[in-house]
Amino acid sequence: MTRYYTFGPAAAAIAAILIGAACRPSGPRVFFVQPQDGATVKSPVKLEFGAQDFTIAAVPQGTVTETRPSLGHYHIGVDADCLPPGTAIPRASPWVHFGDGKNVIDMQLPAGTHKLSLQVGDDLHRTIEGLCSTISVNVTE
Ligand SMILES: [Cu+2]
Repeated sequence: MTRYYTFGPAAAAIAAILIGAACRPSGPRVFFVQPQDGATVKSPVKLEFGAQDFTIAAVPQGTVTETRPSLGHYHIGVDADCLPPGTAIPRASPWVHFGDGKNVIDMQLPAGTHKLSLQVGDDLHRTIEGLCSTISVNVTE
């Protein structure tokens, strides 16, 4: 008598589940909702940011001397790389702070290829580990 074992499909299903779990981004992260990485766009370029498992909030009014935990705001660096964790994000070009808690901007960019780094900073505008994302866009006139 011949018996047929069907471990193949079951093993494949288990492998798919394991691979899915391993690839799913875990923990807080930030990302561009638009534009997509590598997109060809016209200036002004509408940028929109998103965050997962992290709270985006406006910086409190007045003098801020300490930061609130697990909370921050967006920054965009034009033609800039992500900064190392704990770095004070410069309050000058090429960095733009969204201290009001906003997640959109229509940004004027010259024609050409530009690298855009979305970097979260805390209430003291210091970078937070793992909360940065970089894309590249091609701006046409
Ligand atoms: Cu800031």
